Amino acid sequence: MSDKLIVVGGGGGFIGGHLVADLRRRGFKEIRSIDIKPVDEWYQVFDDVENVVADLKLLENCRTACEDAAEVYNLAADMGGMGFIEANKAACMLSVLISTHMLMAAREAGTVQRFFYSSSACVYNAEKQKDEHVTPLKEEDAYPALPEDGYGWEKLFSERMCRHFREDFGLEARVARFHNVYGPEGTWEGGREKAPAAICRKVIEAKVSGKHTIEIWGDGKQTRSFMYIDDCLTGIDKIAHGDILEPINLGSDELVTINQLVDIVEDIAGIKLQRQYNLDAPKGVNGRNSDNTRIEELLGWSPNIRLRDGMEQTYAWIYDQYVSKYGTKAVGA
Ligand code: GKE
Repeated sequence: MSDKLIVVGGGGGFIGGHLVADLRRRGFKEIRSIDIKPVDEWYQVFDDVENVVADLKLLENCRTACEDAAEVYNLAADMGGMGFIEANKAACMLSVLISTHMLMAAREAGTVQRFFYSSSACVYNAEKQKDEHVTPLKEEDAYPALPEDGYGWEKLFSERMCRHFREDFGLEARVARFHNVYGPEGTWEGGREKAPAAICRKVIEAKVSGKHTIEIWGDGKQTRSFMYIDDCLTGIDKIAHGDILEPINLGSDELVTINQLVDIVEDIAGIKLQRQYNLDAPKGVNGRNSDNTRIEELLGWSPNIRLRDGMEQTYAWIYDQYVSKYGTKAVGA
C-alpha cells in the first residue's frame, strides 16, 4: 500500500503541505506534490517527495501530475480568507480550470482508485447564514443554490462535476466541505490569511509594538466555527477512503463570535487590547456553523479539537514566524 503513488495538487499550500507531511508519516513512499508557487514559497517541503512546480489550470500539466497515480487529492485553488475572495472573484472562479482538468486527467490516467476534492462551506446558501445565531448548516442547505459569489459558485460547480465524473465515468470521487481550517504552517499575512491567523498576527503586532489596539473586521459579533488542521487531516483520510458519495461537512461545530476568537488569542498572549471595529472591511456571512449529524452518523467521528488548543499551537508558530521576520520591532515602525 505504501508504494502506491499519491498525488497532492496544491502541496505547497497550507492544507496540502500538511497532507503531504501526514502521508509521509503514515508510510507512503511515492508522493508527488504539485503547486504553482516556486518551491521556496511552499509551506512544507520534503526532499523525498517529488516536488513539481506547475500550473494545474493547464490540462497537460494535470496529465503529467496524474500519471500512474493511485490516489489524487486536489487541494489546488486560488483562494484565501474573506479579504481575498471578496476582491478576487474572477481569480477564484478560474480555479474551475484546475478542478476540471484534474478530474479529466485523473480519469484519463486509468489508474486512479480514489479522487479527493476539497470543497468549502462557502457553497452554502447565503440566505441561511444571515443571522449570527445561525442554525448549523446541513449538507442539503447548499440547495437551492445561492453560494458565496465567485469562490462559492466555483466550489459548488466543481462538487457537482465530481459527482458526474463518478456517475458517468466511474471515477471514485469523494468530496468534503471544509469549514475555515487553521493551524501552523499557513498564511498569516499578505492578504490571503483567514481570521484565526490574522487575529494572531494582529495581537502579536500589538504585543511587540506596545501599541495596544487591534482592528477587527466587522462588528465582531459575526460567528464562525474553525477547524484545526489535525482534525482536517483525519477527516480527509476517512472521507477519501470511505464510501460517503455525497459532499459532506468537514468542520468544527464549536461556534464562536469573532470577539470570542479575539478573547482567546488575547488570553494566550496574556494581553488585553482596545478593539477598533472596521465596519467597511470584508465581512462575509453573519453566521456559519457546521452541522455534524451526518459525519457522526456515517463515520462515528467529527472534528473535536478545541479551538483554544488549536489556537495555542497556531499562535506559537505565527509568533516565531513574526519575530524571525520582523524582530521585535513593529512592522512599519
Ligand atoms: N481574514 C480576516 N482578517 N478576517 C477577519 C479579520 C481579519 O483581520 N478581522 C475580523 N475578521 C472576520 C471577517 O470579517 C469574517 O467575518 C470572519 O472574521 C471570518 O473571516 P475569514 O476567516 O477570512 O473567512 P470566512 O470564514 O468568512 O470565509 C472563509 O470560509 C472558508 C470556509 O468556511 C473563506 O474565506 C474561505 O477561505 C473558506 O472556504
